[in-house]
Amino acid sequence: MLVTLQGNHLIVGGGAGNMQRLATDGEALGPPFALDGGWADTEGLSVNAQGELVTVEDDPERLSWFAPDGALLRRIDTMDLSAPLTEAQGIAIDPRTC
Ligand SMILES: [Ca+2]
Repeated sequence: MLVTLQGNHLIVGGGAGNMQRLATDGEALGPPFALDGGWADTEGLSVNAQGELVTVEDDPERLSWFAPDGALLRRIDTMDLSAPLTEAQGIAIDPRTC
């Protein structure tokens, strides 16, 4: 289960790329939506200062940025980093550095 804050509401997901926006009282704020790219075993979800959804997946290993509607904006294979990142199990964004 993935949960993060975006503004004054929650975004929740089940790890397979399906997301839902909820009010903090649990009321659905729209229909569920899917992240581009299908199944990825999403292990972490955060929102950056631009309002993009940022995820880490570990099958395959990747770091992805999505528009608020779930459209893929950019993606990197985290195994290509100079210090490979494998089995990422979460992500947090420090608002002081983004
Ligand atoms: Ca996994």
